Amino acid sequence: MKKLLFIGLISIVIFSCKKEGQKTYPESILAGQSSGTGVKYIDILPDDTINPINSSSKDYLIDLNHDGITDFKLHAYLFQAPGFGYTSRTIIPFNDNEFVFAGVDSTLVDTISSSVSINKNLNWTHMEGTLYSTSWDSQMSGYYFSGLLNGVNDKYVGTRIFVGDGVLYGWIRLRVIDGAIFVVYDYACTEEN
Ligand SMILES: [Ca+2]
Repeated sequence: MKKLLFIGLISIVIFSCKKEGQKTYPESILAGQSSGTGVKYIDILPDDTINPINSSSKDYLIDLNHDGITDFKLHAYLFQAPGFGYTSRTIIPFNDNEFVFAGVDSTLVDTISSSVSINKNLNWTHMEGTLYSTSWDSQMSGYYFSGLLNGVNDKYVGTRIFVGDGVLYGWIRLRVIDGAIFVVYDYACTEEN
C-alpha cells in the first residue's frame, strides 16, 4: 500500500512538472482573423501575383508561422498550344501539414467564408489539392474546370501545421484570376501560448 502511494505521489510530481513546462495552443482560428491573442498575421504588401508563362510552372512558398520551415507550396502551371490548353493551381502541403478540403473529394480545396471557425472538425488532408484548374480543346468545343476558388472574393483556405507537440491552425487568402494567375493577399496562423 505504501509502495502504491509512493508511486502515485511520484506520478503526480512528474505529471505536474510536465504540465508546467507544456505549451498550450489555441484550438481554432477564424477565417480572416488577423488579431487577437495567439494569432500571428502576415499582410503581403503589395499582394503577390503568381503568373506562370506558357509551358512552365511557378511556385510560391509559404512559411505560415515564420520558423524558417516552409509549410505549403502554391503551384501554378500553364500550357497552351493551338487548339488546346491547360492551367492548374494547386496547394501542396509540406511535412504532412494539412488543408481543408471540400466534402468527399479530397483533391478539391474548400473555400471558407470570413469568420468561420477553422478547427479540428473540418475535413483535413495532406494530399495535393486543386484550387482551380481549367482545360479546353477547340476540336471538342469543350471547356472544363474544377475547383471552388474561381470568381470568389474574401474566401480562405484553411490550414494546419504540426510543430513539436502542437497544432497551429491558420488560413491563406487567395484569389484566382484569368489564365493561370492567382494572387496571395495575406495569411495567419495561431501560435503557442
Ligand atoms: Ca513554418
